[in-house]
Amino acid sequence: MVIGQRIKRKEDLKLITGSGRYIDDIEYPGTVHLYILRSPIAHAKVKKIDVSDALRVNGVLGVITGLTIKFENRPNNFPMAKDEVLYVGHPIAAILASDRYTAADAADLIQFDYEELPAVIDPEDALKDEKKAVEGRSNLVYRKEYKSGDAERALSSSDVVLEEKLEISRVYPAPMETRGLLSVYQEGNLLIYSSTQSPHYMRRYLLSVFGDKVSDIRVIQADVGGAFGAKLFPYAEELITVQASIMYRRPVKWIATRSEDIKGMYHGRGQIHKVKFGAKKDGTLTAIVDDIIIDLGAASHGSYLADIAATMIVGPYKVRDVKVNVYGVYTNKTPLDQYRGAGRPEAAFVYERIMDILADELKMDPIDIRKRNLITQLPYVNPLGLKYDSGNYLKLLEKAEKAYREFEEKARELKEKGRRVGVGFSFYLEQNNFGPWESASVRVKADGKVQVIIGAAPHGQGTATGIAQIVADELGISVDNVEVIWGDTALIGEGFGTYGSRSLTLAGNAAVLASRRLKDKILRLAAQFMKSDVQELVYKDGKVINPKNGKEMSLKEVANANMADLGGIWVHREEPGLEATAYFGFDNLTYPYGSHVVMVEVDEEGKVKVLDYYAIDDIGLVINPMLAEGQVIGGVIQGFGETVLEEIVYDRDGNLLTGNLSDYAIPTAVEAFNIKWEYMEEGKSDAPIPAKGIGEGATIGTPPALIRAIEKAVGKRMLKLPVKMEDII
Ligand code: MCN
Repeated sequence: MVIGQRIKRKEDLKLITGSGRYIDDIEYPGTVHLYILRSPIAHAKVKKIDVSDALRVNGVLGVITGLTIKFENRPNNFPMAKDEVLYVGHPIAAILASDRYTAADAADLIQFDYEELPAVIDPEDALKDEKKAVEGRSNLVYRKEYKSGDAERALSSSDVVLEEKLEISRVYPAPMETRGLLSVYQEGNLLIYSSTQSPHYMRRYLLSVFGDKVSDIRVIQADVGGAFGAKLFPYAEELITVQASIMYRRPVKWIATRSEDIKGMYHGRGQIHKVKFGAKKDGTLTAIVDDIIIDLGAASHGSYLADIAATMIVGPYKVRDVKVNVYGVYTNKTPLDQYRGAGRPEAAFVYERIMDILADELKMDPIDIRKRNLITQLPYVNPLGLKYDSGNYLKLLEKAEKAYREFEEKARELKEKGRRVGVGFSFYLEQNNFGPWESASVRVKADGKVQVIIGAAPHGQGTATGIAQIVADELGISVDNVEVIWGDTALIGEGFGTYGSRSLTLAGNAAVLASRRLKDKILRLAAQFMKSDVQELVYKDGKVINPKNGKEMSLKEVANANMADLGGIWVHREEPGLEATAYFGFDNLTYPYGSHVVMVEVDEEGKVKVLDYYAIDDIGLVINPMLAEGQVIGGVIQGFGETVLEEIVYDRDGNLLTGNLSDYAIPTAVEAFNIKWEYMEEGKSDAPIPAKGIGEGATIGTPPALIRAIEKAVGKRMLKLPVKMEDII
């Protein structure tokens, strides 16, 4: 059995030996480069875009302006400003030239005349609707109410009622590789190389836009240098690049510079929660009333993130009287979309702040108040209809409590020595395996090795290794003889991709089902070659065995017998292909859970140093603890960034003040710290591989634990992410 073992990532050799091929490494003869001129102003009427000087530059092939495409949940002027610019960074013109520097220089010659309009920046101002972010439209573009029980009445009979405004700032997903696309127009077909999380999804949406202009579109995912949720949904630049390659019948490459990426990549988070909550004297949470304002920027697409936060607002706690109002507003900012965790970190920030604030008000121990409210019977349908599936929340909480008590003891000793230290704790609920399904094909090659093709599209997680472990065990072969490939729409018919911590579970289970079908097929074929009855044969450890006469055939022998006799006639009855495809999905999302404990020290400058960190998760069956741990470590460090460093800041006029990586701080090796991770395997699903996802959990559990630790070190209530140095001193 290799499931459960810490096997090294099969994907890494190529990457660490410099053989990775990211978009910018892919060269196509005759490629021209696209540069996008972007709006320097947050909101304006377009008066004139004069490209005549740019067109005269040697090496410039053409300039595209005013391209608009009707696209769900995007306002007019998508993907390019035609009559109105809506945010700093909004594409205005695309310049096509022999190289990117010529294209960028020519962009400087484009005359862009505009009439400035008032910019809507603050989401609470946007809600007042006095100034419009998109001319002629209400700023309130999304509104939803979630309700269960009678929250107002429950509040009025509570012993304590509190009200806070909690803010989660906008962040930039900051992958190491910026976005990019190479679109090759070939004889009526398109070949796309993309830094995407979902080649199949990209193919589907490109077909919906350009399907009448080309006969087919093949999308290949190049190696991807990180995505974090932000390379899933369509982007303006992708449509512009493809349009350019069709118009000019050339391979067109577009690669974002870092400062373009910060303006152009969908920002994450951006929620305000005005939350009112009540409790009894013994700490029982009685009601939550939450008004969520989500700062959608210049497109309403991201509103689903507030729905996720709303329906998860009770987290792992038993409260039943709940009311959540969601207000999605347009602002003159970069459009908003998912960032690792996508709505669940926002919810956890709220329910865990509620727990800590109540503990302080009621002078209770933070663990005791959580225990009092924790759901103990699973499955459990939460008041807003989500079905939490399996696990033992209390058992996990008690394991984390041990770490908490130890950290508290250490902190007490350090505080006695005059150091400003604090300990924080969080318990969180994750929701993952967003579907609907995923695909996998398993085939035996002539060398007897097995190839697995998945519709998921990993990009750094190591999922291919996890799936190889699953298939190796199912087929009883060495993991070295299983190769997992993905990321090409020509390899497998349909798929969804990698997002929502789903790939291992959904593609892994699809691969198990496909492997089982393949084994049946292998037995049927071997029966012919071994001149046996199929019922007499057994499949074991990569071999077909006839226990009656001791004869056996290896996978390699079956594969070769199957392909022998080139030029002969077909004498076999069984269809030859040693390949099977299967699809797998759940009829409910899965709900892993976990807990984080952290001890920090703050210095007189307001810097936060993590002294100790403990995390525990229950994701059902852990396929490869090293890969899962890697996800936790990366997620904790990202959560640290979100809690103390990262914030997208606009000024009152909508100028982006954090437009490069000197002004927008992300954690580096200098800020990183050791993390101890443990796991529990009680929350299994009923799938053949009873695993749940781990790709996002740590980004949910980290901010509430960390902000609490800082709050305890500083002795001041903290209500906003990130906590800035000036909030600490
Ligand atoms: N795993 C395991 N046992 C389980 C579940 C998972 O051993 N029970 C392992 C898998 O084999 C895989 C990893 O953990 O190596 C994550 O698997 P999974 O939880 O299925 O998540 P996905 O592969 O679907 O990854 C998506 C998730 C998301 S949604 C974001 S955002 C994110 C993340 O992964 N973006 C990342 N992690 C990232 N890591 C990197 N390096 N880069 C990103 O852009």
